[in-house]
Amino acid sequence: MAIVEEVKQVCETALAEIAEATDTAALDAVRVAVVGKSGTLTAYLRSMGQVAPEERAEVGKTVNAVREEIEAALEARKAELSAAELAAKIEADALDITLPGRAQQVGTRHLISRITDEIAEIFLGIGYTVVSGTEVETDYYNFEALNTPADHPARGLQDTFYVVDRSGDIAAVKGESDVLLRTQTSGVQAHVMEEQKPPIYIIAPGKVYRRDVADPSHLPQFNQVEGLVVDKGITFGDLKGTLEYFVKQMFGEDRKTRLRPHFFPFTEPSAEADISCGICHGEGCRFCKGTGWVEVLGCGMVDPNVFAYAGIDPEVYSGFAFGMGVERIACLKYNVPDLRMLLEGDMRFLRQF
Ligand code: 2U9
Repeated sequence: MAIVEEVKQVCETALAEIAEATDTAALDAVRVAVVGKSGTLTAYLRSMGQVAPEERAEVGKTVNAVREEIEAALEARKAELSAAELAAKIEADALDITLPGRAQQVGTRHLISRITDEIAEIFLGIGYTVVSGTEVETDYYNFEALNTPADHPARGLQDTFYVVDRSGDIAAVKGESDVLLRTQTSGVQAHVMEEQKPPIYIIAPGKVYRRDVADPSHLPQFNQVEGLVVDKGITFGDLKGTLEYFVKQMFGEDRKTRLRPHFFPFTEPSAEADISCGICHGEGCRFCKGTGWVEVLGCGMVDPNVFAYAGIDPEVYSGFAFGMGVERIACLKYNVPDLRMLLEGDMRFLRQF
């Protein structure tokens, strides 16, 4: 076939392929194959030297005309395909601005945090300072310095989470005191008594850990607020007045308080405080197991042995201490029958507070 015919054939094939290209990528492939550096049409221009001199003018004219025709066709098809692609993209990305918005759920502080703050505010208002310590504590500060002897049942493996080292042995500080997750925040006050001279008026809020199975009145991890007062001339009357003030602030003026004798290794004498039941107001109901009273906290006068560990002279100073579970206070305040309800994360329950 004469070269001119060949070139026309290339032109026809190329125009057909351009018309058939369904996207800009396919179109570009046609452009490269025909008019690119190594394209079929470009090859004819490159090999002009081998064309017989009498044919050269006509071949040259034809190749250039074909080239212009193909480039124009490429350009036109590209405009069509680009417009279609843009339209498709706009359609795919379209936002329906008439759809109603998604309501954002605004978070609130958890009831346990709120009650912790409420307890702290009551004591801050009567001159106490809030102190905190670490959740990992030594056996010395958690038990020993609180007059809890080595054979006391509370130190048993069944009550306490011990921290173990890589070999699984109970970790120890300086080879002496075992390391554990505090079972009470009392260690915080033991540290303060070592570091600070009386008068001491402090509360220590924080998480504590016990090897308990969760049930309506026990949690393996819960929050406590403990208080400690050490000053000259502190009496059991001061303890009673302080706790009555606290109960009325927290639960309302109409609530009655009573103290029952109890035992704690770190206080002597010790007592448990009850408040009149918030549901039956003393009549007796299921919530208070028919007694008309619910237990709210523990307390007592600081044992002289505890002062001795901290280097405080019990002949000069006396003091009282108390401890309460924050979850328990929250449940008593809102008549919730099961501590576990606070931790289930059920918004229908939490939203009420
Ligand atoms: C020092 C001296 C004495 C803290 C006290 C209690 C009584 C008490 C319990 C209440 C419910 C723990 O959360 S609970 O299970 N606590 O009954 N705690 S007196 O006494 C101290 C603390 C520190 C230096």
